[in-house]
Amino acid sequence: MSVISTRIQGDVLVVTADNPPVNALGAAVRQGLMDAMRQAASDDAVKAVVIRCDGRTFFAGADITEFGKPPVSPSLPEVIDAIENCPKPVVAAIHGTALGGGLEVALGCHYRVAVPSAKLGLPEVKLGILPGAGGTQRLPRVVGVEAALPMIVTGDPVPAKKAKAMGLLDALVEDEAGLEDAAIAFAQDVAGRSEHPVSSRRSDRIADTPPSAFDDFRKANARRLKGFEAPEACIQAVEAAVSQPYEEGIKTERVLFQKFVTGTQSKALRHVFFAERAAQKIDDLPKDIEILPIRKVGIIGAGTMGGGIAMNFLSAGIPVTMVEMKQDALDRGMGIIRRNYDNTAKKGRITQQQVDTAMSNLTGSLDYADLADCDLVIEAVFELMDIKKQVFGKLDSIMKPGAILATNTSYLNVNEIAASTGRPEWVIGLHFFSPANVMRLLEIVRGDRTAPQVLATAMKLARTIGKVAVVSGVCHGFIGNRMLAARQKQANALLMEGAKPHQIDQVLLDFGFPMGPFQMADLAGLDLGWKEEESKGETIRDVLCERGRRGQKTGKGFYDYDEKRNRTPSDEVNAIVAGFAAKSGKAQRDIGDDEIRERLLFPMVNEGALILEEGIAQRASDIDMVWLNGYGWPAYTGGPMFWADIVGLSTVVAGLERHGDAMPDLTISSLLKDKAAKGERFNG
Ligand code: 3H9
Repeated sequence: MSVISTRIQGDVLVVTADNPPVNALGAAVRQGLMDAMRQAASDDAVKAVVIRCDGRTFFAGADITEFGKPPVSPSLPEVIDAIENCPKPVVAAIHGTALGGGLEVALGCHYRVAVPSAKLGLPEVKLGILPGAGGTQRLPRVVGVEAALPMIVTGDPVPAKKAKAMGLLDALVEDEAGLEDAAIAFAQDVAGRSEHPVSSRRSDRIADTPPSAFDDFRKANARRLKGFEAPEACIQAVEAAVSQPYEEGIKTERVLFQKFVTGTQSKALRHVFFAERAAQKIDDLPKDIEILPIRKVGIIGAGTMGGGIAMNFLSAGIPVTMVEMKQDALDRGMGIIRRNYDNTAKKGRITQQQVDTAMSNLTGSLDYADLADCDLVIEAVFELMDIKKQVFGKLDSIMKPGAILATNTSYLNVNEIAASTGRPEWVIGLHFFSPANVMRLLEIVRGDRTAPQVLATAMKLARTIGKVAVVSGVCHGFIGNRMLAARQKQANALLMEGAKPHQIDQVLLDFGFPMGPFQMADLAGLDLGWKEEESKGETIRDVLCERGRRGQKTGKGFYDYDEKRNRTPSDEVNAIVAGFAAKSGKAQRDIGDDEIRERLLFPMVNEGALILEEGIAQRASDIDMVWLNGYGWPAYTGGPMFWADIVGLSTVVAGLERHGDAMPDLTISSLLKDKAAKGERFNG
């Protein structure tokens, strides 16, 4: 069957695309649209045209899988020009999402109608590119610069109602089932008009754009866009829409698009797009596996973690029972949840009604027995194996058969925890990241005996609560913290060898991380897990804590802080570290940024390779997902494994060997060595 079909209803040519799953504008779709436009122009019986899509969505954009391949004619800009130049009015009938090239097609149409649930956007920037089929020139002409800039530069879509208010839509069709008929009626209605709006020829909406609009926007969004190259190109393209005639502006857009589509950041961000989808797939699970219903969730522990976890389910409309040992701890935990919701409502991100609904779904209890009817229980108690075992023993005796028992442990052996129950098949690790209601990552730890439907249910649930889930096997620290430990070890070693905390942090900031390890330690508190009465002054941390340098909260840690929490390097810390180095017989030296970067990041890649080699992660791109969504690895480098591919695996191996003396107990992964020798990559 053809991906584009046409039929004539009355005097309207209805052009329908059917290219599952998302009606991407691949070569066959483009050709079909071109043919349909020819048909519309040449058939005198046709007075107007409707372009619509079957399936779950209007065109979701250009076919990303075609990027990097030789272009196939007709190009999308040619198709859209043909739509715009059609002598009969063309109406786009939009449902689902009109994204990227899909919205550009709609902008080429003379009119746009949509159902209220539709979303419209130009998300190209998230793929490291800019709209390349006229979007940067037509959208501002239709909605004005003020509305167009955020859409193009952040890539966030707008809901249909807002799109209607900004002039992007001509009509909303309330009856979703009636979209096609309504669009045909709309087309018949406008067919008789003598003139139709043509996006590229409009100038009214951009006529008096203040010249400062662009720099103001740059300034307001500088932090959010730091490190990414495409947003600035998007701004320049929209600037061209205002400062140049359409024909020139479109040339500017095309030059920028060609430059960016072949750039490294775009490759990396496309990798991220597909990696996020790949992570959802578990290779050895049957496709038709049973997904268990999760109607009620139990959480043990009402601390920061337990509360954050609870909010995920409450926000998704799933009732939660939260159990604590003492009433005051429970009250505190429930109070924090309410405050978090209230603050979100104050910022206008949710309604008071949503707050009330979420809170009405939350029950507090001091009794494990109240968890008996939960379909899933997650423990977020103290990170000690004995305590976890006790909790799981109790849960085993209370929970109904068929309930999933999950641990939020960040390091501990999930198999050992599972073995403390009589139902290890029902035990799984759900490792949330703090703040658990905000961070997108969820490591799903598959124990040796975890049942396939338990795993599949956890994956589905992750999607329901908006997490990016990555499956990990059992090992100390799983994927994320195990690689973090490899980095931390080097950060500590570099410190002893003479690198300063601010220098080490700065190398990571320059790389694109939001924070370095010593800033992070100061933020978390150096006394986390440290006990004054047991301190023997044997480690740098001991001494820092003993001297009251416990992090930001005490005004000093690895750094000194002013009252606004601005940090400055500390001579006292440097002297303490130098003292430890001298005691261990290590001469301190000046260490260059390149060495620091290599010593911090190459061992992480190596640890990732070991994780792959041991089958802890399913695929290299899953490791990238962990670091991008849980640890602030900059998205525009694609994640540690993709970044290693770009740097070159032989360069990574050579670097590890070069620094071998400083990292005596690091074993280079044989997978990494093998791939480097063969000139292979981790990702494809
Ligand atoms: C562009 O348009 C450039 C132009 O300006 C200029 C050109 C000259 N292409 O996300 P899902 C696949 S750039 C190819 O799980 P959902 C996806 O990989 C494009 N494939 O579904 C997945 O495959 P699989 C601008 C695509 O319902 C399957 O479809 N547009 C594309 O959760 C289902 O996807 C965008 O950036 C594509 N464009 O979400 C929009 N899109 O099943 C990108 C999806 O094998 N797409 N696939 O894993 C999306 O944001 C979401 O897919 C969407 C549906 C919201 C549409």
